[in-house]
This record gives sequence, C-alpha cells and structure tokens, in this order.
Amino acid sequence: MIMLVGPVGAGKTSLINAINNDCNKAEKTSSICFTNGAIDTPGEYAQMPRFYSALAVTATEATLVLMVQDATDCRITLPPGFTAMFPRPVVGVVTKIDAPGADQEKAKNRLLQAGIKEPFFCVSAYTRTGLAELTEYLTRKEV
Ligand SMILES: Nc1nc2c(ncn2[C@@H]2O[C@H](COP(=O)(O)OP(=O)(O)OP(=O)(O)O)[C@@H](O)[C@H]2O)c(=O)[nH]1
Ligand SMILES: [Mg+2]
Repeated sequence: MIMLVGPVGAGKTSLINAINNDCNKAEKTSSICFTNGAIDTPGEYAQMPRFYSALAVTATEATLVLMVQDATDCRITLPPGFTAMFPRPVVGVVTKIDAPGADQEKAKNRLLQAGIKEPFFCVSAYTRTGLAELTEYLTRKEV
C-alpha cells in the first residue's frame, strides 16, 4: 500500500486515479482516506505542523510513501527534512510535467530539500507520461 503526501493541489488524488486507470476527475481531499488501494491525504496535512503526527501514524499502514511536488508550483511548502518524519521509505514524485511552465529541475530540488533521495519519478496524470516507470517501480517493490 502506498501513501501520498504533498501540498494542496499537488495532484495526489489525480495520480492515484491515473495509476488505477480511473477516469474520474479528482475531488478535493478533505480527510485521510483509503482509496483505490492507496492512502490519500489532504494537502493541508503536509502544510500544517499540527497534522504531521497524523501523517506519521497513518504511514505505518503503508509500505511506501510518495512525496508529491507540483512541477508548476515550486514555492517552498514542504519543510526541510520532511521525509525523516516517516517510518517508511519515501520516494519523490514530480507531477503535472505536461503543464505550461512546468519546471522539473526546480521541483526535484524542492524534493531534495525535503530529504528525498533517488529515485525520482516525473509524471503527468493527464498525458500519462512517466506513469509506466512509476507503476513498474511500485510493482517491483511489491507495494
Ligand atoms: N496539467 C495537469 N494538471 C493536473 C495533473 N494532475 C492534477 N492536475 C490538476 O491539479 C488540480 C489538483 O489536483 P488534485 O489531484 O485534486 O490534487 P491533490 O494533491 O489531491 O489536492 P488536495 O486534495 O487538495 O490535497 C486539479 O485541477 C487537477 O486537474 C497533471 O498531471 N497535469
Ligand atoms: Mg486530493
């Protein structure tokens, strides 16, 4: 089971849907939910320290955490060293690489600052670019 964390609107729910070939448009996530074989979390939980303990505890239900960064929104919203809080391995995913103004390198740097080490995945839930590499990795890791 994977758990997705990342800022509001980063594309977490859309990514879960894309991985599952679910064509529904993502609705705003307002609470932690187990959906489509993944744990989806509201972006607010990654942006407000009072929710961090809820994320850390919920991560124990997962085998792998995907930390999601929007390629079009590289404001520093993930705290430095954020990955250290999670009791599971954390992998970085840059989303929305199809969008105008997407800057994959800047997004990767944000994830590096948050403590992510290789590998990184760069994906688009819209065009499905990079999704095959990500799903192959997840299958290999048996998550
Ligand atoms: N261009 C583009 N837009 C995307 C992509 N993925 C998501 N979006 C758009 O980004 C917006 C936010 O997507 P969500 O999947 O709801 O984001 P989220 O991280 O789940 O947001 P919260 O539930 O608020 O934490 C929506 O308008 C999506 O259509 C993508 O790959 N490319
Ligand atoms: Mg969501």
